[in-house]
Amino acid sequence: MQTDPSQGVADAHRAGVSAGVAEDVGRAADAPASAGGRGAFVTLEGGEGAGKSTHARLLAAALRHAGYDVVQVREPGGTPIGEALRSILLAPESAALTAEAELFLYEAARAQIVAEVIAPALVRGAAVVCDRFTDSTLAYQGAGRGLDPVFIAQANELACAGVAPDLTVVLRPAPSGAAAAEEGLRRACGTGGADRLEQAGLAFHERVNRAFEELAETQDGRRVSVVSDGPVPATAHAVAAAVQGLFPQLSAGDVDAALDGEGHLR
Ligand code: ATM
Repeated sequence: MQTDPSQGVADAHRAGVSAGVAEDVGRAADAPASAGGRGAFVTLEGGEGAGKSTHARLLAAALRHAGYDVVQVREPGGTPIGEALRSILLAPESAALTAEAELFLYEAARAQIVAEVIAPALVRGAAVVCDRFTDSTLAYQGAGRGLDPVFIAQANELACAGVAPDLTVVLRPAPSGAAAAEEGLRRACGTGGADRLEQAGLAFHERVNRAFEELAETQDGRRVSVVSDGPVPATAHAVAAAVQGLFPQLSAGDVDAALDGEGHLR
């Protein structure tokens, strides 16, 4: 199943995951979250050190301040089974994990969080903000590990059972390329020991970053690219502007309310 990592992950994604949105949780991508009483599903994606986790938390806080019912989750994880799988996936002791086994563990964690958390939240009308989702599998297991992106798109589709993000914010470091991969890894590892994925090497993370760039450039109406190279508040406002069409009640004041005086999550 290993393929040329340069094979287009974006093409595979268009062929696969974009297929279906289950009737009970689906909504038009450009319809505001309040329309029809259905929720909205936003994912944040990007390579190491792009600031996804910070901006997922800030966006969730701003949306809560704006009055939305918000469920904030991360992948892999977000359920007891998903967190157990996350421990296996990230532990340096899991060095023997094959690329195929790794893919299925990510998809297993995803199937669990979709069924247990994301689909019920969307049915109830909540805003779901997820730190990483299907695009990470295309970038890491597709471009990074060299697994077949068409198969990954199909596995993503199976795990998601018809649930698909309404909008994906791809956070992109500037400059791109090797310098970004190196700087991102330095930042990601700076807060503790490197996990198994962070230990995968610079060339791996360059392929991952390139895949995110390619995905961000697909004109499928779902992904929005936000450059994340300046102060946190500037990026937080850019992320809020990117999702504003889905959340009409969200204002710049809600973003400011989520930030403390030093530009961190209050
Ligand atoms: P965070 O550190 O962003 O929480 O993500 C956990 C790791 O899982 C991250 N790698 N590192 N370093 C990206 C990786 N990952 C995949 O490889 N495939 C996936 O499908 C997902 C959701 C995450």
